[in-house]
Amino acid sequence: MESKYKRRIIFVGIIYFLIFSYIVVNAAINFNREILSLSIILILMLIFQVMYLIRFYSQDSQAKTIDELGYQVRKVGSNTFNNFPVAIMVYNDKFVIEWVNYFTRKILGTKIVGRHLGDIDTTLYEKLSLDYYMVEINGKIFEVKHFPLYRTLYLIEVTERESKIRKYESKQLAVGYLVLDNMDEAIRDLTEQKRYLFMGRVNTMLISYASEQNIFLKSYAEGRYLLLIEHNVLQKMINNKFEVLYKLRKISETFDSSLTLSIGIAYNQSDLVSLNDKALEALELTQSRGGDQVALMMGEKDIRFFGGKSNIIEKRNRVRARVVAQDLEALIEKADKVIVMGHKIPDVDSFGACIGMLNIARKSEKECFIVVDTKEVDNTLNKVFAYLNDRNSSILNKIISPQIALDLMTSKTLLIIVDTQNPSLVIEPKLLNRTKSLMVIDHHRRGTQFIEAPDVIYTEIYASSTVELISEIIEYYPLKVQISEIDATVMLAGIIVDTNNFTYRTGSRTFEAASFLRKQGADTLSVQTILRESYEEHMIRAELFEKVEITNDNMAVVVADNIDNLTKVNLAQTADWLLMIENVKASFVIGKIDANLIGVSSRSFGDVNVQIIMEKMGGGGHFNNAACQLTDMTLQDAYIMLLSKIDEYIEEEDNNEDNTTE
Ligand SMILES: [Mn+2]
Repeated sequence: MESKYKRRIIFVGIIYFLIFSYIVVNAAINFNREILSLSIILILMLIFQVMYLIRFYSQDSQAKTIDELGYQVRKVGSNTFNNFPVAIMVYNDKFVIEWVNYFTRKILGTKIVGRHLGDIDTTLYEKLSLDYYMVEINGKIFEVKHFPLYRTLYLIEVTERESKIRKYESKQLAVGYLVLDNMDEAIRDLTEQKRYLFMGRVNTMLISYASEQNIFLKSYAEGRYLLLIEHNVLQKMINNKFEVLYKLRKISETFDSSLTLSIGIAYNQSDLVSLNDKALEALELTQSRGGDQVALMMGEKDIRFFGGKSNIIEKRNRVRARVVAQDLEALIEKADKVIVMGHKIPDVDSFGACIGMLNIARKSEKECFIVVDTKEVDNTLNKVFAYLNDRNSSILNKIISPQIALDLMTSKTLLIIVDTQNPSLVIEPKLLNRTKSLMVIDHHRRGTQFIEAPDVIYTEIYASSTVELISEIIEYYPLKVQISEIDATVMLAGIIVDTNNFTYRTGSRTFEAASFLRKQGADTLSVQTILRESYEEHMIRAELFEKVEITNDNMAVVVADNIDNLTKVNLAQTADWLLMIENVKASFVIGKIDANLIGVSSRSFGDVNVQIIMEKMGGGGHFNNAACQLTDMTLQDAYIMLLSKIDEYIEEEDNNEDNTTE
């Protein structure tokens, strides 16, 4: 018990004692019964009171302590409230400040009551729907806690903490690899003198770009550089869309060269080693997508691409084809048999590539099979089958279903994937995991999904078709491969279909491959016979053609409403034909290809990168030949989506021009 209470009890006790003594003295002088009884009552009262006080104070001492604290708080309350380091604001229903504490005046100025919240800081007002947010006022950073019910804002200053975090983040390191894409070919035709001048200019530009931007740049091989970039610098590079791409193209133009550069950058990875790995992976992506671009890997999944605007038809040499031919022979020698597989719903290029491979494997005296789900092939390929059947071709005996392929496959079987590198697009993805020996040959740009770690990968996006690539491999194959007239005809049909009669993506080597196939006996008239379309096909196309709409940006768009039983090929061929219309820059054909599946096929005449537009809609493809598929929407929805993505693309393109034109 506290001494204060003790004192009170003693005080009360003394008073009672005095009264008691007075009664006793009186009784002694003049004894009286009444006084005696009164005394007894008083004594009892005294005893009860003392007992009560003892109980009360001992039980209630805790409450008394708090009570006392309250007293102290009251005493220091106003002082605390004025000097409390949190700004408190109370606003009314018109968002005008009605009351602030002293600290608010101290940091935000005295004339603050009566002002609208938006006048103090726009963010402070705009984010009022939140209970917690950050604002920056007068160079100070505040954490805002908002109590809408009481229209009260608490602003806690966190400038020091935040600026430390921001500084830490801005200093985070990104690793990049910069390569000159096609250096050997780009400088091959320059005179010795010009070559040195050109490379000097390129190096000077890179070095001054790096020092201007504060990038650490170190050359580790000819035309290859390591970059170390702080995050704030990286942000600047993103904002000006990696103008270094444009700067290099400008220099190349003055030297009449096709040299471009690519950069793979990784940021925000768990450690330095994975930072480096991801940067290399990003660089590989730029290369398989055709170079002249930047791939940026932020974290695990987020990949962004910049650039990739040039559509140079051909920039490759035949060395790679020879190396691949040798590697292929080594793989075939080791294998017990060879299985070739193209993409789902194979087309003539995909199947023609399989035929080429079959001829190679036959020369090496290994059994070879082609995986085709004969129920799911495109219309033109069905005509190829009929053509082969009419001529009793042995190829047809080599076609096996995915199920049989799974049965035949051993760990020693060489699996060759042609005309795609997307694991989810192959006819039977399960086959990919069944073997230790894998090769990929493709002419499509690599998307974010690709077959990992094949023994040999040959992707050449400047090739017109996979058949073109395989024709070259056949020419360089260490053993002399002879192709029958029939096989050569089907292969040539593959090139003709993929280039739309040598119109698109056709380089000099496309003609060389065609010439090689012709020498093997390919018959152009038979190709035309295979490719001639039925009356119905022509009628469908005529019907689609009628629906064409040419937008203000010279895009030809067809929405195939009320036409059933369309195939992807119908859409693709219509898109091809639309490019024949004068001034049309790109064509898009939207149609229902299944109950709940809409296909969009797009083609470009050269300026417009339809791959970017289709990627925006979840698809992919080439610069001038791309497609996408959409589910759960109407044709009208797809049409509206397409128009908005085209607008978005044009806008980005304009911005890009603005940023890169000096
Ligand atoms: Mn193809």
